[in-house]
Amino acid sequence: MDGLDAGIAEVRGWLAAARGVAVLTGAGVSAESRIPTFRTSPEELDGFVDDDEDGGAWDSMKALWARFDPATLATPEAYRRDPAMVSRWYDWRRVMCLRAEPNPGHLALAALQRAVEGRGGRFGLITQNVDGLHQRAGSTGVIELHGSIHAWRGIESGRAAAFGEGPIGEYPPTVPGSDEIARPGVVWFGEMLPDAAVRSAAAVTDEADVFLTIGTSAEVYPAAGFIGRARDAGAKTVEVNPEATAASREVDVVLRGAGGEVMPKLVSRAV
Ligand code: BJW
Repeated sequence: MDGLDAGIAEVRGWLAAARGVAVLTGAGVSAESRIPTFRTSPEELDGFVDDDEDGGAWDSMKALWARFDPATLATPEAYRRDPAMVSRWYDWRRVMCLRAEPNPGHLALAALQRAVEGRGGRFGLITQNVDGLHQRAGSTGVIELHGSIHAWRGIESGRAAAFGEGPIGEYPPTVPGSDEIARPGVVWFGEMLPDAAVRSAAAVTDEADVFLTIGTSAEVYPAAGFIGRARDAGAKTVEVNPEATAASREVDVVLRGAGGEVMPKLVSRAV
């Protein structure tokens, strides 16, 4: 048995005995669904984004991801400065998320929820992702700390703006039936996280006997703070990630591998 298998066996034992399980996910969970993370390098982008789609018309969006630190696009200031460019970038990502499929990591988390809740335990899935793939994999009650790329709203009124499955095509888009500019319903740097989501995340963290952090660099707060909060409350903490992160040294067990490979092993015939 190698180190990874031994770690998986140990964590399976914890999950089987746990009454409360909480999970924090980040962009890495969706990497195997071909959605780039915030750290995917320009050279790697070709493996993620299909060049042929949209007849290459959206190549400029890919170039944008390659040239800029995406964090500089994920701010209210960037939207105010250039709403046409930033909304186009978000719409490109929105359509990419709609076309993506949940991967074995997402599916394993939905199975883990069914197993834990099926035996009367408590399960909470806290995600920083805005792509909606956990819900499409069958997870319920997902706590979206950073909002959703599918829920656009008016920048003044907050009125919901629903768009179809193809590109919106008008940038910046307006709330249908009005001339108010719409923005994606995500949380940008410097913005407050939704109150209810933060409260729910704190509650499931405090009730957890086992806390898994999967596919996040653990560098963005307050989300990353839930890992330390879980440990301080006495939970066993586990990281699933192919790379070392800011959390690696503070968790009890590190499972060094991709979410889509490790999670199915952790959950199969689990728990
Ligand atoms: C795999 C894999 C595979 C690859 N399998 N893994 C405390 C200290 C310092 C600063 C702050 C603090 N508290 C707040 C701040 C400020 C700021 C912050 O955190 N800054 C840091 C950069 C230092 N936080 C905020 O501004 C937050 N708001 C806030 O705190 O409000 C109160 C306040 C207001 C005003 C002033 C001060 C306080 C808001 C944060 C919003 C983050 N928004 C974004 C964009 C969302 C919209 C969009 O999608 O465009 O959220 S930024 C981006 O980062 C996105 C992500 O959800 C988030 C986290 O990234 P994540 O998920 O970890 O992804 P990556 O790419 O970083 O990592 C991927 C990982 O996957 C890697 O580790 C890979 O190895 C791994 N991986 N393949 C498993 N197959």
